Amino acid sequence: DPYSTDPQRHAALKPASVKPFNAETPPFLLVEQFITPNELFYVRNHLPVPQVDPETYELEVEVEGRKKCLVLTLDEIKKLPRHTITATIMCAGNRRSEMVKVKPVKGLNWGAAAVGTATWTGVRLRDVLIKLGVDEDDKKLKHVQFEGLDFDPTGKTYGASVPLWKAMSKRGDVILAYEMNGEAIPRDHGFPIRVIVPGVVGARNVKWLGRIVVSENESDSHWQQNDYKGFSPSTDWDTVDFTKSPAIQELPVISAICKPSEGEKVKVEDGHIVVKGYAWSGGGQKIARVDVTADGGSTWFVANLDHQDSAEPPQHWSWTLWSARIPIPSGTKQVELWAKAVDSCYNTQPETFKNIWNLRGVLSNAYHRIKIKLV
Ligand code: MTE
Ligand code: MO
Repeated sequence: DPYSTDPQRHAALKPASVKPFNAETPPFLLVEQFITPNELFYVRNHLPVPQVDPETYELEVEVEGRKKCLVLTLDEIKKLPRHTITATIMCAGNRRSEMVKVKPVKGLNWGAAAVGTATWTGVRLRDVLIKLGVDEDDKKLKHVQFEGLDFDPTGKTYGASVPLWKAMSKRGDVILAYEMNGEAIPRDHGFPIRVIVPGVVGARNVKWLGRIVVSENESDSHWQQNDYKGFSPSTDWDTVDFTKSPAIQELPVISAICKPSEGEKVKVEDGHIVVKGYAWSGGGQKIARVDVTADGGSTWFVANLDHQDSAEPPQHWSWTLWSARIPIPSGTKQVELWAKAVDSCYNTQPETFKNIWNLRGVLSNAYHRIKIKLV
């Protein structure tokens, strides 16, 4: 069993699959603190967790077709200038379980908590690529490919790529991280080195990084080419052509209600209930506003943005935690709550899933709607 050497996990994580291990944080715990504790951070593994010895670990960095390459040990990486960022990582399939209600899709049945926020410390990928001699204005080089040390039974490793401009931009804040919330990165999250590409879908944040290749081309991995792409609601598995859609990079604006949860009995106090959640947008956009309604949109209440980091867009990599105090007319037995967020580009969420449905169940960011009972 290739999974027998996987690490121990916290009992509170709610598994979506066990081999490979995939699990999310209980939503009410997610909004208890701005920084998600390492042991409660959602896990999304496609393959067994590799066992990496930090003493012999080496990272290869190269430009496709050129002789010169860099081989860096963990100590050598740690000697480069340190850079720390706070960034939210979210899976492209977060909230898929709601989209599925329109029509089935292929993918893990994620709730609203395949997302988390951490402070990440490492070295700028830009510094490493400059050391290798990469010129950010190079006309030919366009992508930076990442290979993980995790592999499938045929020996194929997990892989993904991001555009070279993102990797080379000072404002892109892409780092080769060796710390998550002040500790060595836990095994499930990419020990000893993981690339953090803030503002970009989880799938490009390659864990257990083994090799970096600067290239004219995107990664040819399954996950870059034939997965993690969006399509029209009318595209099905017979008509889909993965070459026709771009790989997801920056994610669209999203929000979710985390407390209360669907079906929960909530006590009305002083004629009000309190609703809490998160909101986030990709590409370094910041949350400008979150609106909540309990009457199908006749009345919207503007949520308090309880915790937001001070970074300005387009370098605002972390989520915003919010809460709203919603008045409830006396005698009301149940309500449906809706939440939607607006980001600093004034982009907002679609109303329903019907017209954003796609066969992989990604980019599932319609208004979050939950029904609760009142007592
Ligand atoms: N990197 C490797 N090497 N292998 C993987 O399976 N999964 C990706 C990404 N990086 C993955 C990976 C996906 S799809 C997501 S959403 C994030 O890691 C999840 O990161 P986490 O497990 O630290 O939350
Ligand atoms: Mo993911």
